[in-house]
Amino acid sequence: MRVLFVTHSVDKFFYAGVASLSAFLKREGHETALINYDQKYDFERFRREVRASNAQMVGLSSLTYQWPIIEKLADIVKEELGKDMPTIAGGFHVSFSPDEVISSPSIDFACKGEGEFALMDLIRAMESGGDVHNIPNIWSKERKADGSIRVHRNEIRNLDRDLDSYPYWDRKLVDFGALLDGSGTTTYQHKSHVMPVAAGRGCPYRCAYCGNQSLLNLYKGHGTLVRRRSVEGMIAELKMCIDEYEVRSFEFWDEDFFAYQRQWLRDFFKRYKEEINLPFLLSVRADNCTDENLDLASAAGCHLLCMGIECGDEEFRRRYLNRNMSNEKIHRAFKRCRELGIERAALNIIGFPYETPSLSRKTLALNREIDPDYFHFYIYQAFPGCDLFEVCKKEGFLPDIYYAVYQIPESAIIQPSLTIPEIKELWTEFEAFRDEVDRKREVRHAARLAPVAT
Ligand code: B12
Repeated sequence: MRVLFVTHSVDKFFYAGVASLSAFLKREGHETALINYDQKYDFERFRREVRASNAQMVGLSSLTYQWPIIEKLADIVKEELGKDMPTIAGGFHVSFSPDEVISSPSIDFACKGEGEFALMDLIRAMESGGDVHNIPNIWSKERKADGSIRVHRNEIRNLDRDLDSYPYWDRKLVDFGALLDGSGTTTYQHKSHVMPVAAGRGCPYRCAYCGNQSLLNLYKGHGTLVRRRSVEGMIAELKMCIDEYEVRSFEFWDEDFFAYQRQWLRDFFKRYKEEINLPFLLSVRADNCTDENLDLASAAGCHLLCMGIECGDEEFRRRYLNRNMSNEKIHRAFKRCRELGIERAALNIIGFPYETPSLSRKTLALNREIDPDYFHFYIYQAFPGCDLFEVCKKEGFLPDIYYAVYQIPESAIIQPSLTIPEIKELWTEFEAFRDEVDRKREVRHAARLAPVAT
């Protein structure tokens, strides 16, 4: 079967989930293609490319903020390829708002949770004329002879643990060479030739605003969410990447790399240094930055650690965000990284439910104290399936269209403690601090690169 995937992003982008699905399908002899609807597209160009695609099935991937545009693209697919062209949607938004997605007239199937085995089962059933309405993880619409529609809401299947048996992400789905050449895969110091990879899936923590909490809830009773590959398997993929592409650094898309088992980390970092020896970036929790973890990562060549601060107030983090992490631990992690020469990126959010301007300014104050090398901030987005989404719903904080866009202050939730004009003001203050951080970093980098006087 020829499957056309559709994704949306504001820049040229590579989606791990879709790349994994595509690799599975190709391994089974299917053909795949991708349209990433980015800023170079308009609906006319999308129409033309869909028409020319020869697709036999269209798979659309959607995060929450992307759903309005993905739904529109699904409409266009049906207009161009006909009502009988099967469409399936998957991704975070679909997993946690499946009723909303399946009720969209242009979507025939919705995938809840991980899609590899579900999509393969669906394609097998379609090709063999089997039952497409009884596949775990897949919700489907059955159109009855009287014109009525029955929605089949199937169960979630158990998580598969054997990530080593998965094919590598299908990097041929995009022009990866061009992506690596430009700045398409990262925003950090190593701007080009940065290869994204992942050593595992899932995070053990239940932060109340994060999509991972929704995943932990979804898979309760269906296996352990946190899974990682063998060191052997991971090193083999890194070597393949180096052989096939001009890679100058790796960016690990694992949620909290230091959450992996201690012995695994020791083995991995040792082999990484010996056999790969390229700079790399990790995302980690500050409170998992033990001396041992930082020493291992640093010795293996880690050039940057990304850490979520989210809110500067310890008590707010614990009480509302379910994030039991002291400011002292954050200070310690940032200081220790600086001593080891690892750059630090701090990730922050403005506009949590019950946040006030003074709490947001505490976020800014904590960031000033820890003096990050990169300062990122986003508008709070309410993700279905998380505790804070329910809080927003209960309190009436969600606007009718709640698909907040993380860079647009106006898209924040509506609440009395922090109004949109206040958020806009804070946004400007955060931007000013980001500019300051960027300037300081550039000076540091320039000093590092300057020739030493003899
Ligand atoms: C790595 C990562 C990133 C990477 C890149 C991700 C990428 N492009 O692949 C970076 C750092 C760049 C990134 C950026 C952002 N991310 Co991010 N990211 C993650 C993270 C940690 C892992 C994602 C991943 O690779 N998972 C493994 C793959 C295999 O799973 P998957 O992508 O979900 O795909 C599977 C299923 O969803 C399904 N599926 C997906 N698509 C389709 C399509 C079809 C047809 C089918 C059948 C199935 C299917 O099958 C896939 C294979 O099993 C998750 C957290 C998490 N727990 O997953 C957050 C997460 C996905 N990100 C999130 C968000 C919001 C963002 C940002 C908007 C930034 C922000 N402010 O938080 C940006 C948006 C980027 C963009 N272009 O739009 C949210 C999404 C929540 C939501 N409900 O929308 C998450 C859950 C984290 C969070 N903040 O809560 N992200």
